[in-house]
Amino acid sequence: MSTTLPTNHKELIKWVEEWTSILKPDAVYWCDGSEDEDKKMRQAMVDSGVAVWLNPEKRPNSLLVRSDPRDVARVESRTLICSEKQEDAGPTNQWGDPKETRAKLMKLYEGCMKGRTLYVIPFSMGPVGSPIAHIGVELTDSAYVVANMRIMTRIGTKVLEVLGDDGAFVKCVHSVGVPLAEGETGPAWPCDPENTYITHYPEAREILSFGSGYGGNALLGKKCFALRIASSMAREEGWMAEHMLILGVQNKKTGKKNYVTAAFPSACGKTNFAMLIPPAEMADDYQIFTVGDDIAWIKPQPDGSVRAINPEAGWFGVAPGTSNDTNPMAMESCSKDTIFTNVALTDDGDVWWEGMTKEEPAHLIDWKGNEWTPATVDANGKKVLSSHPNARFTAPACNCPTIDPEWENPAGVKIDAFVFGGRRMRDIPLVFQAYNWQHGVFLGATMGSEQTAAAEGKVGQLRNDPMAMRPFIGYHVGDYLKHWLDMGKKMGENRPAVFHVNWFRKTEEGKWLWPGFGQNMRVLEWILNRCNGTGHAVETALGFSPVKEDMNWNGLEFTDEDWDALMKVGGETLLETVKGNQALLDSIGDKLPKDIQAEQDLLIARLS
Ligand code: SAT
Ligand code: MN
Repeated sequence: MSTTLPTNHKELIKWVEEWTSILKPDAVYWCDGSEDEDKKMRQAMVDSGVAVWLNPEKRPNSLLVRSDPRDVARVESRTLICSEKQEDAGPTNQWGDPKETRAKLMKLYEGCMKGRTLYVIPFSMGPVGSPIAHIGVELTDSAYVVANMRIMTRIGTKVLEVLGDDGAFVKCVHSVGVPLAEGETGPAWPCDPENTYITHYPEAREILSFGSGYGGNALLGKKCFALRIASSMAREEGWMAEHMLILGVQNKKTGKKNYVTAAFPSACGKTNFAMLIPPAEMADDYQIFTVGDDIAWIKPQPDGSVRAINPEAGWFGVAPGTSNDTNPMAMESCSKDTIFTNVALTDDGDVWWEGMTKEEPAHLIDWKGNEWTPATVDANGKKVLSSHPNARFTAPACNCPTIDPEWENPAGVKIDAFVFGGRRMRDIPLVFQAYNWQHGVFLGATMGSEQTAAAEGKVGQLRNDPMAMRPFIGYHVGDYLKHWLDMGKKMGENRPAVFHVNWFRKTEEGKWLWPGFGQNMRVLEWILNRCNGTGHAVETALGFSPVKEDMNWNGLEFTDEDWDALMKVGGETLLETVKGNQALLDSIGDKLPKDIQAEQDLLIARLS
């Protein structure tokens, strides 16, 4: 640990000093981002008992971490937007008075790092030095956070170099909230669930987080910065921070490459879509390249094009359900250099989770550290899961075989289409294109998913999730929709075309109508044909849709009857569903843009 500081940035140095005097750590360490430092962080986690090394022959340089069972997910009820004015947080956020919330947090922060090291993590969201990227600095007392931030973002000295002596940075403070008395080591996964807060100050571009070590609460570059604070910055500065994957589609015959971003609510297969493998019959024609699986920063360029970067550098993916069948590219991504959290440990020192293989291993150590067999049941006789349903892998994006060669291009990639999706068992066809930008914004605003058994709420009930951003819009949702409309004007003729997809439509009998997964390539092909001016469509009450002949059926048997059922528009239930949008639009209040209400009225008129 050096005593000379790695920066001359006066404001940054002063900020770190001020926080050091509040947090009172035993030591302050500025992260350089080196491999050697990473080794030390990982070893420190093992030494503290929170992590174990996995078998280096099976998973080189990989760790298994078990969290406190009370600290396994984002805590939306303790997530606050502390804008100066309450009305700026809007109806989708919980507002906190900035003065009061800060005062409450300052009390918690006072001396909370006693006995611990304060790590200073300079990080870049986006390729270091990219004109689309932005810099943050996170203060944390968690080696787990340092090791995860090193995978998920770009950290260290190279970031300080770009920041220079006076560059702007987002201020991020995080503590697990458990000080140590002299000689005490404390729990392996320290956390303070009763006092957990994740608070955002959009005007000050600041994040204060306390009490949780879980990804979305503690890796402050991710949802806190790259979506909540960034969405507010983007509104001010004329760009977009969206909860979207980015993928490239290369036509192998012509060499042409198009890029698409897509927003799906959770449990719709977003990571799988980002790493799609075309079916064998289309493999000679197309190759998919992955740029991002979660977040896109999208900026209109002076030349009129619209370009996007993935602000992250890794995947923070849900492990359960991921397998060589559902997503071989994600499996390959976490074959080495990965941090697994809350999955099970096999007898040969590897990891396992529900859905990884058809057959369950005969014996495991489960995510809570207990002996596990397929017969293990709880006190009520219910089968015990070996892994937490929100167990995660943190894997470097560069491990992904389909990573796009352009993924670190500081200029980003040129975007041709925005795709919205949802999980809708009825009414909503496989794919359609918005008539125009305004209609596309309406589609995003009213998108949503039917509840699966896994989520809270009634199964089948529609949960609206505008642009899949409901928990992540850092300001008023009405202003957010207005910003989308304004961006359409700003982007002009070159703005991406907007599409809506639904992989989840079922027959009356409950049978899936669409095979999904790799077969979604056929839908993507039609989308790109539309963008490239070669795709045919017919006008329906919902938008422009393909007829059966407009799709590529090479290698897939699909009956006319199933196609008609898959694409059907109309009927009583659709009108009812659409009318249900009104409650959502009403909940936005006075700030609902008139143009969005107009789209709702037009849709009702078309369907009536
Ligand atoms: O932890 S994240 O917010 O990145 C993922 C999630 O919980 O949705
Ligand atoms: Mn996400």
